[in-house]
Amino acid sequence: MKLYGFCASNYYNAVKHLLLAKGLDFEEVKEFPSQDPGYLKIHPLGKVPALATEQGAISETDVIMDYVDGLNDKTFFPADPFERAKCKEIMKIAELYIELPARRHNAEVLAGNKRCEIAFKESRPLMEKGVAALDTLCSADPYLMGDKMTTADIFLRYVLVLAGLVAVKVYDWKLLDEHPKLKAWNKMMAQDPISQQVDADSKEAMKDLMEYFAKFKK
Ligand SMILES: N[C@@H](CCC(=O)N[C@@H](CS)C(=O)NCC(=O)O)C(=O)O
Repeated sequence: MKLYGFCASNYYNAVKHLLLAKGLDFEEVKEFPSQDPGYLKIHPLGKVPALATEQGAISETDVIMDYVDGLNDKTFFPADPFERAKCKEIMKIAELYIELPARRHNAEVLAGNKRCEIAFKESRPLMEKGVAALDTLCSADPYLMGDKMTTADIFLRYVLVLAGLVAVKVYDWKLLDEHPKLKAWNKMMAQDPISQQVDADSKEAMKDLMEYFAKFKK
């Protein structure tokens, strides 16, 4: 399998973490989002990540994670249908109400562009709601859904890498300060050896990311 994307992408890193946690063989192929016709055959929107398999390519991080999880018996989705739905609920809330509003500030935080005032007004209330919803839903004892690490832990951890940065840089706000349970969970996840490997690769790729974002400087 080939994982397309770049090591400083939080979506890419969520998939990479799962592949590593499951002990699967894969090749990392450095690719920035692009509308190149060749890449559009791999990811129909030209985004990252994409996973190329023997049967064809798959896009959308949660869908890729679902596919990857089914590839061997070391599963990170709960087996019980209700628990599985709850796991996906956490992932969806993390993406819709934390990741996506935070992402509206990428051009400001990563390219140094002028602040988007509409996003400034709209993003923080949504992010506050998203974090509060996850605090309600998750036991974080020690993992979000209890004893076992799930894809929800993996996905949320990388959502918080970007959202945490945006919260500090844009709002001078420590996203998890009012949620000590999630704050402790996040700290624990950062100590996981796979998180440390992914974070080290991400740190090394930061220069590449800055060069990529420099193209969007206005
Ligand atoms: N919904 C997509 C979002 C992926 C995404 O937005 N990736 C970013 C990089 S971290 C990207 O490709 N951005 C470029 C673009 O949106 O065109 C997923 O779940 O994989």
